Amino acid sequence: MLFNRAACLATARPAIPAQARFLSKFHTSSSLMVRSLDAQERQQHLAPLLSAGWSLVESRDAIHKSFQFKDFNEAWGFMTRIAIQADKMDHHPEWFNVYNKVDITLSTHDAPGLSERDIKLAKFIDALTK
Ligand code: H2B
Repeated sequence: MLFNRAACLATARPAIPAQARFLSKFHTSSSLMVRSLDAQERQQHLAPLLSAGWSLVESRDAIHKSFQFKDFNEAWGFMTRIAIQADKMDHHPEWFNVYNKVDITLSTHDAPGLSERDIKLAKFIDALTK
């Protein structure tokens, strides 16, 4: 039997929904998922976080905040709540813990730089300490 490779590849290709085909003309797959904050969004969403104790990291587009708790148990509880939310969001913090201290850096590798996901996660983290 003759094996027509081109025809086989064409039929084996998964169907792409019309909307995705349309969007793919304008976006790469990663930018479709997440993009960096623009100047207006920085002003609107980043400024309040900077007033709430977050600071811009010098060497890269990221924000950082240090937290201190009564003991390791409280620090770990805080980290556990963040971990569950981070995994739901598919957006993970960079962090460092020693006993009752937790240092958190937020940035979006896929953007790259700060995105609305960092804003959302930072707000979630701050709400835990209120
Ligand atoms: N976390 C952060 N902080 N930035 C990302 O770009 C990111 C992430 N991307 N968690 C996700 C996972 C990506 O690597 C997976 C494949 O969805």
